[in-house]
Amino acid sequence: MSEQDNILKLKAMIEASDNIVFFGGAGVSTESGIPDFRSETGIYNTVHKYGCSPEQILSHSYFMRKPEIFYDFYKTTMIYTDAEPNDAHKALARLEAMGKLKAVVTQNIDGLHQKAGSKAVYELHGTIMKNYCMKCGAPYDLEYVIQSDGVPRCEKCGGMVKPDVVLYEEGLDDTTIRKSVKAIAEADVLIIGGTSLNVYPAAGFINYYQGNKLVLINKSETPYDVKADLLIHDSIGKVLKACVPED
Ligand code: CNA
Repeated sequence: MSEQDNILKLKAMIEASDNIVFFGGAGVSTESGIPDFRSETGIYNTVHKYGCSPEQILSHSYFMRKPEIFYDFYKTTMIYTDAEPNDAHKALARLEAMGKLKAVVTQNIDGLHQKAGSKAVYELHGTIMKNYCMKCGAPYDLEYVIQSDGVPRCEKCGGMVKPDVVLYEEGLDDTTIRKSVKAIAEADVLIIGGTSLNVYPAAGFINYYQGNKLVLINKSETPYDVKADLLIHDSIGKVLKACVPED
């Protein structure tokens, strides 16, 4: 199918539905200037100075063992305070405001969907916006983490402050899982985009979809390409902007 046919088909699916769910990942935010993990320009290919993989550094055991290196990596490669929502985030927020999109289920931790105006956002891997003291539970915002020299410490009890992001080796939040699975299972149209579908258990949640309008928009191939009813290998910002008119 031509690029134009794909856009027309997706447009028709969106027009006909008021129960769309979006499932996305790091590729949704690359057009905002935040690198993903697995693209050629992604963090896995560009960060070598730490002598171990980003997956190792972003694990719970590494965080506990070497918090100084964890925070050096985390602050320089995972936090982008100047990033703004791009055409993909904005189109999804418009779809929700139109009453068509029921939820955004995201693996991203950057908070850009909310910044674009989306309300029903299920953050499977948590968010950089929230942080808490591991000892007394006191909450801290992103600014506190950025401003701290090295490892942020609780000003009340001196405990180590941890980002509310799900590190490798950690489990996902039960409530977020339940809401995400319910939204996907009940969806009429499931749009998946900007994710390599390599990170589990998150990627497996799309198997709860029961409909026959599974749309996959991703620049590179994924293990789920064969399951897509509509497969678009292109920029997610460009495709969603073309399918969701601004007014
Ligand atoms: P990934 O494994 O890096 O895959 C990203 C996918 O997106 C790749 O297949 C790319 O081809 C594709 N892609 C990149 N840019 C675009 C684009 N503009 N349009 C369409 N497709 C594009 O990332 P996943 O999300 O699949 O992996 C899950 C990890 C990445 C989660 O744990 C995230 O927390 C983590 N992550 C999040 C962010 C963020 O919050 N912005 C950034 C980097 C990593």
